[in-house]
Parts: sequence; C-alpha cells; structure tokens
Amino acid sequence: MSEQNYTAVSIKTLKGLDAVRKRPAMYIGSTGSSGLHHLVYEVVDNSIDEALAGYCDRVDVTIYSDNSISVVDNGRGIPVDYHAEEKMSALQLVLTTLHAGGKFDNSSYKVSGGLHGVGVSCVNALSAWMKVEVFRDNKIYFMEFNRGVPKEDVKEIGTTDRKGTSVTFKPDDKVFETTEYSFDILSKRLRELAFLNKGICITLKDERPEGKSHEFCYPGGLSSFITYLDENKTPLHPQPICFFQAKDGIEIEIAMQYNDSYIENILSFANNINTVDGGTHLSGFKKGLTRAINTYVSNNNLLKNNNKVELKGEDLREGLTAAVSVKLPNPQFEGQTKGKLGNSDIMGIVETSVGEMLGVYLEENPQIARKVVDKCVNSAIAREAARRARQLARRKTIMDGGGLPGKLADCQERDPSKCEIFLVEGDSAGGSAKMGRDRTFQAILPLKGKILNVEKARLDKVISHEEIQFMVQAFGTGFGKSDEDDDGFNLSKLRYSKIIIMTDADVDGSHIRTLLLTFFFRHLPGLIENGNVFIAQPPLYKIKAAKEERYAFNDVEKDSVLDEWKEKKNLVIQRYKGLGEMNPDQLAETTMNPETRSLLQVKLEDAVEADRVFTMLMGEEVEPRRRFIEENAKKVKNLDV
Ligand code: 0RA
Repeated sequence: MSEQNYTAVSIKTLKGLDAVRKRPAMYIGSTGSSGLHHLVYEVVDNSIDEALAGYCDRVDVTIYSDNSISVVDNGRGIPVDYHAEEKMSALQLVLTTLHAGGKFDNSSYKVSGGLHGVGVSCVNALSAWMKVEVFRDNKIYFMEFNRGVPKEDVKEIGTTDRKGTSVTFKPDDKVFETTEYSFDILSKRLRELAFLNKGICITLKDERPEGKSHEFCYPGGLSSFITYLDENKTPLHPQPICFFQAKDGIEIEIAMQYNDSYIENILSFANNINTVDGGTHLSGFKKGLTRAINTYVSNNNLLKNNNKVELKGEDLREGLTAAVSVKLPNPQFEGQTKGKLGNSDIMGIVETSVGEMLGVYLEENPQIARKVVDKCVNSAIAREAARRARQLARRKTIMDGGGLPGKLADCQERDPSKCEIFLVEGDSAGGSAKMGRDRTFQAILPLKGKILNVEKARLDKVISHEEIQFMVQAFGTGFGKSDEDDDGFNLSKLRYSKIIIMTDADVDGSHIRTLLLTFFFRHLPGLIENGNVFIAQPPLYKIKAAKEERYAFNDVEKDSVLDEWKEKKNLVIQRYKGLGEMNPDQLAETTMNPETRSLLQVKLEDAVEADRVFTMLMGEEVEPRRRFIEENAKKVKNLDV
C-alpha cells in the first residue's frame, strides 16, 4: 500500500471501534492481565473526572462471579439527548466514538483519563457485552451493546431520584488472554485513587466465592497516604506537612513526613498516574526542598557548631516519606514505560512553590524545623562516615588482591550469563554446596551467621559490614550511588546472572533469607528489577522405602507420597533441618542442578506494598509483625516477594 493510501485507510479505520478490536494493545497497553484491569480504570477515570468537576463523591466497583464488572457513580450521568449533527444520542456517541468526551466539555481538560486516556468507548469495544444505565432528570435510561455495537437505541426504563451512571461490562474472552480479575490489583489502584482525590469515596466488592470488600475514603487525601505508607515507622513530627497550590490551571499537592528510618520514599503522580520514573515535578520538589531547608539553616545560623558539614540534597531526604501530585493540562509522559513526566515548565513551578511554602512552614514551626535540621545534619555526618568506610573497604579489597573475597569458591566460567552464585549460610552447608556444585559455572559464597539488618542501620554501618562487603565484591557490581571516589552500582559489571539465596528450611533460614532480601531490596534493587535474584527450594523431607526414595518440598507433597506408598513397608521419613544434613549429591540433585531443581525468582511488582512489608518485618514494632505472620502463615512456605 502506498504511503498516501495507508494514511487514508488508517484514518478511516480509526473512526470505528473496529480499530480498537484489531489492535487492542495500542489502546490499553496489552491484552494480558494489565490490559484487563485497565478497562476498569478507564471507566473509573470518567467517574473521577465527574468528581473533580465537583459533581460526584462516590464510586462503587463490583466484581461479579462471571468476572463482569460494574462501576457505579453518583455524577451527572452521561447525557442522553439526541445529537443532531451525529444523528445519534449523546450516550451512544460517548460509548461508540473514540475521544468523544471532549465534544461536551471543552472548558476543562480531563485530569484523569490515564496513560492511554481512550475513554469508555474503548472498554465497550473490548467487552463481550456492556449495559449502561443513566440516572438523570428523575429518569432511568438504558442502553446495551455487544462488542461495542448497540443492540437498540437508548430507552427510558423508569423513574428515579438518583443521579449518576452505572456501567456494567464483561471483557471479551476473544480479546483477552485472561478474564480473571484480581481483587488485590484493583484494590491497590482504587486505594491510590482515593488517596489522590480526597473527598471521593471508592468501594470495591468481590461477589465471587470468598470475595472480600473494601471501602476507601480518605478525607485527609495525600496526608492519609503518607500515614498509610509509614504505618510501621516512627514519625519525627506528629502530622504530615501538607501543601496545596492551584495556579494557572496547574494544581500541586504535596504531603511529607520525616521518620526515624534512613529510607527515602518519595512517590510522584501526574494527573493521577504514578510516575515511577519521576520527572520534572519530582525534580522540582527535590530542588525546592533543598532550597527551603538550606535557606532556613543559614537564616537561623544552625550550622555554626558543625561548620565542616555541608548539607546535600540526599541528606535532606533521609527518612523522608513524601507524595507529590500534580494535575496539569497536556501531560507529557516519557521514557520506555511512559513513567516519567516531561513537561519542562513544571520543574520551576513546583520548585518555587515548595521553596516558598516549606520555607514559611519551617519559620512558623521552629520545633519541628529544629528536629528536621538535626536529622539532616546527622545524615550528612553519616554520609561522610559512609564515604570513609567505603574508601576503607576498597583499599582493603585492593590489598587483599584480586578484589574477590577469600572464602568465595568461584566458578571457572567467566561469561556472567552462564554463571551462578549461591549464597549459603554457615560453613557446613557451604561445604556440602561446594562439593555438590558444578564448579564450571556455579560459585559458592558461604555467609557467616545473620547478616546485618539493613532496615535499622545507616549506610556507613552497611558498608562496613564484612559479609555485605564480601557479597558486593563477589557480585562485582559495586554499590550505592556514585560519588567523587566511587562509581556506585553498575549492573553491567555483574559477574553472575543468577544470585541464588540458599538457606535452611527452618525459622533461622527464613530469617536469614529475609535479611538478605531486605538488603537486596534496599541497597541493590537493580538486581531484583533485572531479575537476577532467586531463592533455592531445598526439600523438607526425604521418604525412603526399601529401594526407592523421594523428596517432598512441603507437607502436602509428603502426605501425597505417604498416601501413594501406603502399601509399602518400612517407610523412613527424614525431615531435613539444615542443608548440611543432605549429602552433596542429594543437595546437588534437589536444589542446585538446573536440570532437576526448582528456583523461585524474586520479583518486585508492588513497590509501595513491598516497602511497607519490609519495614514491618524488619522494624521495631512487634505487633504488626505478629499480625502479618499470623495472617500470612499459610503463604510463608513459598515466600515469593
Ligand atoms: C460526557 C459528558 C458529561 C459527562 C459524562 C460524559 C460522563 C461520563 C461517565 C462515564 C462514567 N460516569 C460518567 N459520568 C459522566 C457531562 C454531563 C453534563 O454536562 O451534564
């Protein structure tokens, strides 16, 4: 087809919803689980727009047992009057034409409408059926569609004193690879939307067997978000600090709170989308924060006794949890996953507003300001200590020669894509692993006892910890951010494509595994994101009959072997308490040999939840940890983070 023809044809097809059905991924990102859930967000976004325009304060989402979904709001209701120009009702227009929304509301831009922002018509096109009820002018209107095609014109079916819209749809299984909704995925996003748009109450109800229900109402908005994120942390000041500014069509909302940890956790959003890669609004926030605190420090002469320290941006963000949300017309989402806000004017606007508002806040709240500044000064001192510790660690490595830890039993292969390293607790298990491995491509690093709980330690401590130094040296990647005398973390220097945590299947083993995962999550997250971290799955039992033997990796498997072998005599069941109890051949066969083992890959799907869970598991507070372990006792056997 010629270029010209192609354009003509593609414009024509774009008009119809056919285009959506032919290339669904272009409109909703994918036809997998993510696209399936996107359908719900697309409808909910319309309700949120009604709320932001001031007409709606309630959205009820229901998952039915056939995995159809309804989204009901109490907004104005989609208009139903006849549209002379288009020769159909407004309702039909909205539900069958791409980007029809704008035809009604030119005055205000739509704040939500998401990454794809394609509208309900798209959801309609990708649904086996859709039923829409509109409650408007004391009447109930109804319209039904199959795969986006109207069954008949809109009709009046009754009277009501309600107002709003109810959209019920069933995703087309001819389009989607899966049509099973996840309560947790929907729940996470709806909660986030409720935090981001205060005053809206969102409910989620699961009518499938054993379904749950949630209600998300946060009058505190972003401030409640911070409280939720830091549920298990100890705050430095009682309430999150909040700012709001609406100017020149741009809204900026910020909530922030310092806690006694060393972790920086700043979330950013643009038009209700989580910008995971930050962007201009986040940069503006960081600059404004740095400016406000440094100005306060110098105006009040607070560094006079510490005149050697210099406060850097990162010092001012240690132990800071913050959410930055901007709403703007024409957001530019950049980067491979469109997770970065690109609008350049936003940077200066956010910087100025944070600089001014936080400046005023600090002057007006000297007690809190003093605590914050003390914390920042301490973190600057610790940063300097960390730098020295790192220098020391490097010098030691160079003196040790070769830069590899002495107790590493390295492999012969040098191509990282073929190499694996096992992190093993203790020398006895280390010994079995060394004998059981295939030394051509498998390396063993035995670790001594429990490694440092990094959740409670500052960077200088982490860097000085010997076992952590050994790991980082063995991996070859370096560690942390780059500075004057260190290159920091560099994934391309990784010496093994698989880093395998191999601990005993007991309480201690699982503690060490959690400590290691916490270390990876906090200090080498690049390895988790790149899929390099794995958990070995050693068997829990060996069951022996006369000549045969079987391994069982959990109680269910053990019971099924016992059941299968109930006729046999002299069964011996051995419960492995440690890896050291297995002989090297057994360890190799069950846990190490790629042909016969099974590995669990560590994934990071929900960073917000992971942060909360790690803080809770590794932090000071005992009660939430006890509750979590009780609630998750069944799942813990297969800890897949
Ligand atoms: C077009 C125009 C107006 C509202 C809507 C669409 C609308 C769409 C959805 C989808 C789900 N809930 C919704 N609520 C409203 C403006 C209506 C007016 O001007 O009265």
